[in-house]
Amino acid sequence: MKLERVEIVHVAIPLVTPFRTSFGTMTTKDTFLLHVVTDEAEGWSEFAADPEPLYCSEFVAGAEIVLRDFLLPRVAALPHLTTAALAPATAKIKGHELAKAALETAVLDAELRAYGMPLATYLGAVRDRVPAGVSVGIKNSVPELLDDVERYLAEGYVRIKLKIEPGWDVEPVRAVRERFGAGLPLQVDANTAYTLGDVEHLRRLDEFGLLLIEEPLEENNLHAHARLQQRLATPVCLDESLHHARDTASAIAMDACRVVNVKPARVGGYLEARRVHDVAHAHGVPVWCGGMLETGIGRAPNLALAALPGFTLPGDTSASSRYFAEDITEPFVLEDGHLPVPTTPGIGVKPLPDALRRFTRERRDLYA
Ligand code: OSB
Ligand code: MG
Repeated sequence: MKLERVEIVHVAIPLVTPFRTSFGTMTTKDTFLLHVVTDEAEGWSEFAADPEPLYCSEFVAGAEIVLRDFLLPRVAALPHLTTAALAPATAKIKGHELAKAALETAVLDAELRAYGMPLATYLGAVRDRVPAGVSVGIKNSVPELLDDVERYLAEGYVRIKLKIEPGWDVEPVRAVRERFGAGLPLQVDANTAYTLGDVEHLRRLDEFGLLLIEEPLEENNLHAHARLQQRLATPVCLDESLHHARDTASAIAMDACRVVNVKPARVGGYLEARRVHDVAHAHGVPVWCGGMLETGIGRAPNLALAALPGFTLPGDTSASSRYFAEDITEPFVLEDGHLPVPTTPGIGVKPLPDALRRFTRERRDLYA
């Protein structure tokens, strides 16, 4: 393929309800889409991070500069544009996995459309629908939390993840367990809110039979997570700390995690995400697909990935209605607790022109 144009489309879409985590509260999905035009096909992707570097070091305005000044010049210089050539061509640019993932995914969408191949087929999917979990933010009170969980379970979600932080952990988990029973698949996500000094406190969660505790300690401290895992019965799952297949291999080898959250954006795209899956699956470590409150543009490719054989736990890939009154693509609808894996070429979805127009804040060419 030949790169002809790359356009950045800044969008802002209101969330149906504020989403509070240990690192902040989100009320709007405020990010950008990338639109890549080649001589053979066009592709779309979504940048996964937020305007502020609170979940990870990357952020919307910074990613635009990284794409424009460092990634796109190297990619435009390739004699033949292929998805596989992107990571080698941009390897000298340190980090910036989420920016790299946005570019790689849009090019992959275009390339697969040119071949007429769905992403799920390309990745090696073995399912045509995937079980949907839901990530429930920190609430102002336990009754409010129980109402929300009850509503999600009534909608059909098959697994509940509670966001936790110091002061909002044992009590909400106990309340949800008592109300919905031992059979509810339940897990928690601390987004780095604790330290090793909290180990005695975190051990109190062991009695609730959680599937896992996600990223309890500081980002990238595999040693501390391994120390914690030695003292916890609950499996530790890493999110923020895993950036590629290599550090996933290290984390598994040192028992810093017994479950892996795969977010394609966090590891530089779907090619590396598949390698993360392969490494974990080869070690018998279960993986599941994380989420970043994506619009349909980011959700569609995550559903393809979540259909791989090692994804043995339900992911955070929820229906469009969990996030938005109106999505930017045809909405993903929960059916019997599952979401369908897209079956048409590329990521399988495109922005709806009318919705895109209404949610767009700014459009610019990053390369032309
Ligand atoms: O840590 O998994 C996380 C959302 C934004 C940033 C980080 C995380 C999350 C979620 C929500 O937990 C997952 C989703 O429903 O998309
Ligand atoms: Mg997480």
